[in-house]
Amino acid sequence: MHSLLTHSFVYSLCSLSAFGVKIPFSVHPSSPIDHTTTHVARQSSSNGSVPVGNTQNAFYYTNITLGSRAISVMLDTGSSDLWVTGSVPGAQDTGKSLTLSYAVGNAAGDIYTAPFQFDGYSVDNQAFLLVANTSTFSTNIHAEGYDGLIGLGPNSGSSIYKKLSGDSGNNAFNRVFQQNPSSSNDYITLMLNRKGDPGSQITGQFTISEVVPGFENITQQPQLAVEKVYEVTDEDQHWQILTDKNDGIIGPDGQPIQVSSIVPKAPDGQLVAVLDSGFTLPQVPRSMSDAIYGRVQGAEWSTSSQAWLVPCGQLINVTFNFGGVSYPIHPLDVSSSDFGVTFSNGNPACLGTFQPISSAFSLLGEYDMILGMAFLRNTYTLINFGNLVQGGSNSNNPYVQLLSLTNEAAAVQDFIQVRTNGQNLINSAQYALLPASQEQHSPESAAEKKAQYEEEVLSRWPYILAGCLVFVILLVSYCVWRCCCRRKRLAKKKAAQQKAGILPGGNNNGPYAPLQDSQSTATLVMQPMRGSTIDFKEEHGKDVFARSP
Ligand SMILES: *[C@@H]1O[C@H](CO)[C@@H](O)[C@H](O)[C@H]1NC(C)=O
Ligand SMILES: *[C@@H]1O[C@H](CO)[C@@H](O)[C@H](O)[C@H]1NC(C)=O
Ligand SMILES: *[C@@H]1O[C@H](CO)[C@@H](O)[C@H](O)[C@H]1NC(C)=O
Ligand SMILES: *[C@@H]1O[C@H](CO)[C@@H](O)[C@H](O)[C@H]1NC(C)=O
Ligand SMILES: CC(=O)N[C@H]1CO[C@H](CO)[C@@H](O)[C@@H]1O
Repeated sequence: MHSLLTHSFVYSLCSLSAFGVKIPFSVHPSSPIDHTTTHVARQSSSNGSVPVGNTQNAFYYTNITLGSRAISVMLDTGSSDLWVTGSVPGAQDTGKSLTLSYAVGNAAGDIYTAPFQFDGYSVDNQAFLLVANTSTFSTNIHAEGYDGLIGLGPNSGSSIYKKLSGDSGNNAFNRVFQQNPSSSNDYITLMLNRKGDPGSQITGQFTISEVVPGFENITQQPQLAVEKVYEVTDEDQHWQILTDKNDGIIGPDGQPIQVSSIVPKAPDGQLVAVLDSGFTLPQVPRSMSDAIYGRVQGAEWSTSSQAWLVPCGQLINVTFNFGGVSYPIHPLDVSSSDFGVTFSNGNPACLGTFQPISSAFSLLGEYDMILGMAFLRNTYTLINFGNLVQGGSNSNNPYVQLLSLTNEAAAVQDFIQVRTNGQNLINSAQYALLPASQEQHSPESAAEKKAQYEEEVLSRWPYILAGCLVFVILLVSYCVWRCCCRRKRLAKKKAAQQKAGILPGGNNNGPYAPLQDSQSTATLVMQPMRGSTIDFKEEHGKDVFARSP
């Protein structure tokens, strides 16, 4: 499978395992910038954009210079570390080693530092992981056009940053932005081209703190706030935004696809979408993938690809809405001919690129979907890092701006030219959608059901914990109150009895009975609380760990 998955959920689980022993709130020590080792210089006021290479619409990469060696690295907005293979001249070993997990395999080795240059910016002593052994990679990354990966995510998600002390492990873009004279310009932009599209004028480009000429009005697009994840998992912060309320995704029949969010704090009717250039295939909720492809005549679920297969001539319309703006997806991106897949009868098929999310499932309920390359080819994307630049001076919230690159009418013409030899068959009976009642559904595995269940509980642990505490406090208060009332009442009664000359009876009404009652209630209360929090975490923590690679 062409999906390079930055196993963010592995990190979530790591932080999760710490719940039992640590106070579950992370603290950001504000470490001062070490000016002796950090040197960032802008070499010209405007250095244009850098070209982005593309292998089979599945990998996008660019050249960086590390220790005087030019290295092609994959551009990954979904992770935050820099790693390369091969040798880096003049690199200094920090003596610290690290393993990063990806779907293609583990990137393991020592953390080194070397001078880094990119787009006219240079940084001394940039920390990176030198991967010594690529034998665990399932693919030959060099043949796919790259020899490493540069994470464009927030510094808080960097494993190298966490491994080295202070600022010395900051990721390359954090280093660049930390000393940017104009912190309001702490942004990157990304434009991905589409191979096999005769109508496209787009070339792959990447910029820092400036916009590709001709696309200036991206800065006029709505500023989509980056959704912050729970403090406790902020190392899992991604560039994630909310879809529009109730009509975030318009399906092939022109109707909104209604799916409820698994993110506890997502507003009603909205979904949390991560923009991740490291994923070839966008990962969406299973019911959404089914709504996109399940009504196509002849659609077939592929167990080996874990994706839908559809006839290549089938034009499928999908549109995303963000900030009140529509972003249509090019039909050449909704189903892809790049994978050489076939139906079970051997006939050629196209792959449904909006794949049901399963391995990339957000266990802590941090996001609903991951919009990878097949989505990102349709938008020119600007990411403003804002206050997620550590050690920077920008106090603004981070945001994303998207400029649509896909014209629906032109896209339909491209599709007809490429997929049906110029013959317009869009309205022919063979390509009509099946009625909603005949929609096919892809199978959900037992493991997936279990993960869904775990997510339901794990993502809501702060509420469950708070609920238990409130319950205990209320119950204890109630018992104390009852006890006081009873004592008062008894005291009154006793006083009245004494006044009337009657001696205390010494049976059921003894003063110790109520106290024993309240004691036994308190013991009962403590047990469910212990059971529901600590035991639960241990049990499920173990279970989920067993699944991580
Ligand atoms: C990277 O540099 C090599 C060597 O100069 C060049 O052939 C290649 O096209 C460059 N790649 C990109 C994406 O610019
Ligand atoms: C690389 O890793 C694999 C698997 O862990 C191991 O079998 C192999 O010996 C290693 N190769 C080198 C050169 O270290
Ligand atoms: C962007 O600017 C062009 C002209 O340069 C204009 O035609 C287009 O409508 C603008 N798009 C948006 C979304 O503002
Ligand atoms: C998809 O959208 C295009 C452009 O709006 C339209 O011409 C076409 O009829 C739509 N196709 C389907 C199958 O709905
Ligand atoms: C397009 C452009 O201006 N490129 C320059 C970026 O910065 C480097 C380093 O200063 C120059 O070598 C490039 O010519």
